[in-house]
Amino acid sequence: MKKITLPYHSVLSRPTFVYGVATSSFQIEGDIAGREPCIWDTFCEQPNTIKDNSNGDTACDHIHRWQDDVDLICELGVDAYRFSIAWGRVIKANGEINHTGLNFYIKLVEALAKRGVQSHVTLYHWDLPQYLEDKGGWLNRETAYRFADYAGVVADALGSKVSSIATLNEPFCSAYLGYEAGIHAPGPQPHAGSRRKQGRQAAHHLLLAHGLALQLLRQRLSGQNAPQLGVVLNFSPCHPLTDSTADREAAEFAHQYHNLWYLQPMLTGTYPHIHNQLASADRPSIEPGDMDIINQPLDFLGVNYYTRTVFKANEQHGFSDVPATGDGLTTMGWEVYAQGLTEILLTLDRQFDNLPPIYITENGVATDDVCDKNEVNDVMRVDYFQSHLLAVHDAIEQGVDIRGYFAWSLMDNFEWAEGYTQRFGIVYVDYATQRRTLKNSAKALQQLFLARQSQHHAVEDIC
Ligand code: GCO
Repeated sequence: MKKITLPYHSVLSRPTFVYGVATSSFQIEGDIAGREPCIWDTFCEQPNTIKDNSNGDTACDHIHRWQDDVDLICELGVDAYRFSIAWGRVIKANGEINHTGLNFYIKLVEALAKRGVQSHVTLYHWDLPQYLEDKGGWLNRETAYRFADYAGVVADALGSKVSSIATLNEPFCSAYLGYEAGIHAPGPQPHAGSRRKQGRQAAHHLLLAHGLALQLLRQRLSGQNAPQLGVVLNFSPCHPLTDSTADREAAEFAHQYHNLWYLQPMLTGTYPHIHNQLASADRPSIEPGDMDIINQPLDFLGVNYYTRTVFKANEQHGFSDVPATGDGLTTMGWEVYAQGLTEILLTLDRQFDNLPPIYITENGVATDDVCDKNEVNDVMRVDYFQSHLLAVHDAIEQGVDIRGYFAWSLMDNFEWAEGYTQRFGIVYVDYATQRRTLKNSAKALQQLFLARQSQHHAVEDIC
């Protein structure tokens, strides 16, 4: 079996560097009876939205199997588990707290803590309650205020028990894929302006939600047991297809539009300057004071990285992405491009002098896994983790402050518009039986994590 090895004396080998695995609520939980319906339940019911016509009704049945899943997490030897809370499991349509739902997360966090595993919580991983969508969802400014209320409830219940709280996961996907590209929930809305306008407006309200929630979390959670407060964003280096000026401009536009649109307002209180190049009908409505609310100090930035993106000029939209070709693509059709992780980390580090410490909060690959006699030999995934961990090491060597790495994902799960056709897990899930099987990548990571722990203990014993 292939191993993952780290450079000797690398920061990545130190016990202070946090290793974990990640999941999200809608992708694994199931049990829709225990929560309010969300926009993804509705989206899955519409024809031609999900590749295999599936939904999140059962997913990995994690709500019923969470104790076994905690055992699995602990068995891997991780320091931390990153998961998200389903808003509609915690706040009912009438605004009351759903205590059964909230208790689920409290029990989960306590069970992890008992076994020495940190909890890293994300408040919003795309599953907006349908009752808020019915009032306009992220196109309605009010949703940002409801998000802050929800954040307050989680802060009171879990704030002192978790290591970090991220407001949003990848608002790019909620805004751009949801409203502009239309391949994620809820899809573009009739009578709400151009797709670009909808995407930009949703993005603005998500940013506002982030700022309002962060202000409130900061007020409520201070002192010794306060968790680190931040956000999780996705990044992909944007490369031009050719060296032509038009393609280079397209790639730069895409970089600002996809990578900087969220981080820059958070860190500086301003949108990237392509904001001014948008037609005025496509720009978001911004109220006085919004940019100051969005511009809150962050304790950490979560970086999700999968691949790079190549762009070419497109007269209508300014830019369009060019699908990857060639050998060695993942089953998502994505190129394996580890140096892109180092590149984007350096780009951000050089651009923002107030960039907070970074956690790689998602990194992983979908492959064609076959479970044969309890073995899944996912060599491509082992190689992927190996090359991307080295890319993190390179970024650290070049001065970027990176504190941890979370593999996406703990287990195979509902991959949004791809349904269950894509397997990102390090643990294989047989959906018919819900049986979990450690893939060889899980075993390779486990060896790495456990060796690091025993080394640490050996040093402690000597001291
Ligand atoms: C994300 C997504 C995950 C996906 C993963 C693979 O945050 O990007 O949250 O939910 O499963 O990115 O596409």
